Amino acid sequence: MLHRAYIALGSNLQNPTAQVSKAFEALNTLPETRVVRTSSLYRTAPVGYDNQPDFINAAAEVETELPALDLLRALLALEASFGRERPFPNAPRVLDLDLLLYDDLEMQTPELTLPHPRMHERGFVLFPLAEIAPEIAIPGQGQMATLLPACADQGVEKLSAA
Ligand code: PH2
Ligand code: MG
Ligand code: MG
Repeated sequence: MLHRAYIALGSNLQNPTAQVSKAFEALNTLPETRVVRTSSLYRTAPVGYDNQPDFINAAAEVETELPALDLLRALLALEASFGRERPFPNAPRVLDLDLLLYDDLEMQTPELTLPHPRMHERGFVLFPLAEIAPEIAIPGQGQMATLLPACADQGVEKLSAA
């Protein structure tokens, strides 16, 4: 069965713009997965741990035959292949790939929570996502158009089209 998933991309190390652009292409090489839309790139102020460089963030829509957990594990493997290290929570990174939404699935397990638990309050996730899925609803949180205004002052700047 074909599933629709949304992925958040983020980088703030080692030429973040190039990392995110390369990651769009790499997503298309995942098994049984096809990228159908990609957002522009956004320059965003760090959230959670301030003492680090600005991020480049973006979002992608994929169609996939992979079950949600397999997709998550493929994303983590891709991060690792880009040289991702995890010294502490919210540390600067070469590439972060977060599974935001998978169909309208809601689940909470130690390995995977869907929708992504903090996505609805993060401008660096919502602005890129709104560009490719303006009408989307986040299960349990509401419509994009309702959530977006609260994120207006988070320091998210759209760069020229990717
Ligand atoms: N990711 C985080 C924590 N803070 N801030 C920005 N601007 N962009 C991110 O991708 C980001 C963050 C945890 O993954
Ligand atoms: Mg993240
Ligand atoms: Mg992550």
